[in-house]
Amino acid sequence: MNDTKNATDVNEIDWNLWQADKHAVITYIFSEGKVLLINKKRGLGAGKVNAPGGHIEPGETKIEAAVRETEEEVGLTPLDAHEVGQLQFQFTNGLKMEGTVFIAGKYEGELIETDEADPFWIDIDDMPYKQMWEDDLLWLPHVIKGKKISGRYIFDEDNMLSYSMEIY
Ligand code: 8DG
Repeated sequence: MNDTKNATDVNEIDWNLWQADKHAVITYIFSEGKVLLINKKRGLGAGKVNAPGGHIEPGETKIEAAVRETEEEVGLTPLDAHEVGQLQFQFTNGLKMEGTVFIAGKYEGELIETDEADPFWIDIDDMPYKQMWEDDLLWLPHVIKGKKISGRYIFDEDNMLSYSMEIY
């Protein structure tokens, strides 16, 4: 279907033709059994718990964006960030967003709260999925176990209507 915003089921969309109009990154830093999360203060997903992230700027690579957004939002520089997943989000309001997931195990800097994010470390066994985007529960546990993921999700605002996903 060309008008993908009317889709309520992932199977209604030809994902090979689908093109995102926004590209974002999300970076999870893991250290000593904990993961760095944020209470997101503004932008898409404000009020939710997420990991540092945001949009890729023109001329920037994905990894550059992942490092910059983490530095800007929480003051830490991930040192060994690498890509572990690709998420495609079709929102019923028309937004088409692609999110690339990075993980890192090494970082430097001092953790700070900013206008965008209130960061906190939490045990990886205590992920607050109820406060996170609905799809995170589907793929983040696999990422935590060292897998890579690829997923497509249809959202009506905060509500996930449909998804398909591969884990490898
Ligand atoms: P910027 O102006 O700083 O570039 O933008 P921002 O304010 O930081 O960007 P944003 O619109 O708030 O970006 C949304 C962030 O949320 C981006 O990092 C991608 C991420 N995100 C979604 N949906 C989902 C989701 O379902 N799960 C997870 N974990 N993250 C998501 O947009």
